Amino acid sequence: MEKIILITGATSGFGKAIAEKFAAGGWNCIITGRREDRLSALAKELESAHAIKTLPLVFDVQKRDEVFAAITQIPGEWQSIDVLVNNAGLALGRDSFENASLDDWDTMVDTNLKGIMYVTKAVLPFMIARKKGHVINIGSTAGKEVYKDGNGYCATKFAVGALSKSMRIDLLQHAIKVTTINPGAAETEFSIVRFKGDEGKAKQVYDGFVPLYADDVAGVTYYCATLPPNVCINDLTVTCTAQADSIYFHK
Ligand code: NDP
Ligand code: 8X3
Repeated sequence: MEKIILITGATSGFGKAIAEKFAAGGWNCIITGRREDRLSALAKELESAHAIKTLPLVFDVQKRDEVFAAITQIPGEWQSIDVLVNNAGLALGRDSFENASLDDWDTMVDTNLKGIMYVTKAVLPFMIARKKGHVINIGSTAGKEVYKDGNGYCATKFAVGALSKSMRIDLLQHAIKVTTINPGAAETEFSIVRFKGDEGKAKQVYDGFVPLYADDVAGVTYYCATLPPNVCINDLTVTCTAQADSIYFHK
């Protein structure tokens, strides 16, 4: 039987690589994000390369009405969602607490935390009806140890860990798996977004070591999602070989 995955933030980085990995495995993909042009291009690429079906949905995970409007209108044949990957997220700024921007904090909380709550709440009725499903939340090593000037971002990723644990307990009764994947430093568009388009500053983050790449995280996600029905990875941290935790790197 064909399987269905819904991935938030599929226009770039991990989300795009996850879509490519699952499409290569024959999964039909619901791909979401705000940038419609990128979603359309990805849909075409996946369908022609892998002969699978795609359903692109444009919405902002921060906007509760947009999330529910998009997900509740998913056509019947797409509602049997086997795996939801809550990947959409971002860091904005890297400033000491007293200098950090309130607007940046709002955007990170609304995207990284409330976005997961809204999307999961909207998708869950489909999974509960089938008495199966798998929610995979993308956390971070920044949700394991805080680092200097990481304040707002680290707090949202700690919250993802707490929310995932809570979901796991509550959703046991519905036989729904919940996994948190916590990647370390990975070279995607993440740092370009964090430093608001400053590509030089973004590049410096990965100077002196070989980071993770989006494909690495996609492979780990695929592994977690394709284990037997009785096996669930609850919490997984993956870093590049040069990284020990969110603070210690060998450069
Ligand atoms: P990218 O910037 O490459 O991708 C981020 C994705 O999130 C984009 O597809 C973007 O789509 C989407 N997104 C952001 N805000 C919103 C929003 N409001 N509504 C809908 N979609 C949104 O970064 P990564 O791939 O690296 O990041 C993916 C996740 O992984 C994030 O949660 C991040 O915190 C986490 N992470 C990243 C690490 C890294 O070092 N790269 C390490 C650990 C965790 P669009 O702009 O089109 O809406
Ligand atoms: C992203 C990785 O180290 O910038 O979550 O926090 S880091």
